[in-house]
Amino acid sequence: MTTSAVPTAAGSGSAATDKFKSNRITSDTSPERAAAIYKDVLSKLGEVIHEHEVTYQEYRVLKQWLISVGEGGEWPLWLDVFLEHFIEDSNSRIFNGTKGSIEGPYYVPDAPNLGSHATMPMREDEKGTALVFKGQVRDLDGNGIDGASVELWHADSDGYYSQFDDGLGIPEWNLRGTFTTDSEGRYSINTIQPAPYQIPHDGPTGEFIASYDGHPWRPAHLHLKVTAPGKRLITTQLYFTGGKWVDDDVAGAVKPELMLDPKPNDDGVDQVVYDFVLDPVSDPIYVA
Ligand code: MBD
Ligand code: FE
Repeated sequence: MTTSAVPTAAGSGSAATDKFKSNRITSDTSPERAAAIYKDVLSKLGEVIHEHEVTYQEYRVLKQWLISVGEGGEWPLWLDVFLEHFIEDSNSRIFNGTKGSIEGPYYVPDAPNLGSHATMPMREDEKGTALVFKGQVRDLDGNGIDGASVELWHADSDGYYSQFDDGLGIPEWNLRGTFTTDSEGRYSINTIQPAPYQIPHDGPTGEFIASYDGHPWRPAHLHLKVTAPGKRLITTQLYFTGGKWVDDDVAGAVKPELMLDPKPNDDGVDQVVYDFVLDPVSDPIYVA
């Protein structure tokens, strides 16, 4: 049991690594394509080494650092913070629906199904400003989609995620839910405003950030996966206008289309409407 109230990189990182390893991932990449990618990666890395005349001592430091990232279980963290946004960006250019963003390391499938108008699982004394998050899921023609699935997960008001809290005792499905749109495609979720997220920086990911004099912060964000039968799944994040770190996300995952600006509703509760538009999977440009 840790005495610190802050999840360590090794604690939350190992949980993310263990969850990731529980699935066997495969891809139908052809050997030719794989060879072309590997060759390019190596030759571009070689160029960087030559350009900067990387020394043997620097090479050994790199080796040591790579080993410690693995030992600390920090690969999901490091990769999703520093690389995933390139993958997401290069995969989403051709679509017309709502913009995607990175998934990050803390998604868990099969969160409790709560219907179309519901409250996120949360503790009785859950801290944080109440937030009503509602909207409609539509197709490209503007029709509401009945029975679309809206998965929402986010940090609590201290910036911690359930199931990755390194023993803080947050309930298993806290602030994680699956919602299903009503006959008009609408959903309405009562939750709380998440806090900005400080990625755990007491391990090799933190060393990496310190080495270029960076900061470990992500702006406050909601994570979402939205889909419906015959529609392309969108994985995305939503941010809060004017929020801290919105212009300087360590993970480079903010897009102008993904901003929320909640205002008090008639009950005085902060409320924001966000509509999702889903591309069809049969869209000819899908097979790019
Ligand atoms: C997060 O919550 C997150 O969204 C990302 C991308 C990386 C680390 C923690
Ligand atoms: Fe996150």
